[in-house]
Amino acid sequence: MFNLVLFGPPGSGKGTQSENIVKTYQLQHISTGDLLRDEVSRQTPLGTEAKKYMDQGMLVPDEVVIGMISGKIDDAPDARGFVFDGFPRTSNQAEALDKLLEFKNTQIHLVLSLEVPENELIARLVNRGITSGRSDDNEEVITKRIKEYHAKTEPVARYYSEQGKLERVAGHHPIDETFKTLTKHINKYLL
Ligand code: B4P
Repeated sequence: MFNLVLFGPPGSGKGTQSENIVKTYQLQHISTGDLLRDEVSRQTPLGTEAKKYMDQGMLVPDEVVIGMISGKIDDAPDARGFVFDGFPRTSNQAEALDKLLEFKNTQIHLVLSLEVPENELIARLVNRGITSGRSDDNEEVITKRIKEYHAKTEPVARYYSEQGKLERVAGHHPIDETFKTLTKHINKYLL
């Protein structure tokens, strides 16, 4: 089994690159952003609660997100491995993920951190907002999401770096070029 975390600020390309990675390596994609948006669009109680945070650019409480992830891991007993996209986003989430995987006799093997300058992040997300219809893709909320990232998510990089699992990758290049760099890291484990 091979488990990867795709890490980085909002707009760094996590969702974009995860799609390429799961197709190439036949891994199971778990995106907390997609899962939460699905709950919101189905107007479930979880979605209604999560929407209040997402619309303000804030992180959804840990217990909500961790419960959701736990269910998704259980749903895929035969997976070759997982690509975690947008999760973990807090140190609590990172510790909870380690415990969930330990319970399945596995672990996180590699964390790829996409590094993109802030002005580029904002430009990408504002641009996506023109067509995405996402209520959190406007400049005011994007700025708050980036602030939340610095305050709560950046420490997660240290958590993995101390375990020797973190690799930083330049994410400001075109999509294909960035993907090639990511595959070089993944191939060390999978080829
Ligand atoms: P996410 O859905 O994870 O949103 P995101 O951080 O913006 O990343 P995304 O994957 O969508 O964007 P990408 O960089 O691929 O989270 C949304 C919200 O959900 C959060 O703010 C939070 O409220 C909540 N949430 C999610 N997970 C949570 C958790 N674990 N805990 C608590 N709350 C949670 O792409 C952005 C744009 O850039 C796209 O338009 C893409 O086409 C473009 N792009 C990508 N790569 C590019 C490149 N190389 N060059 C040019 N453009 C590129």
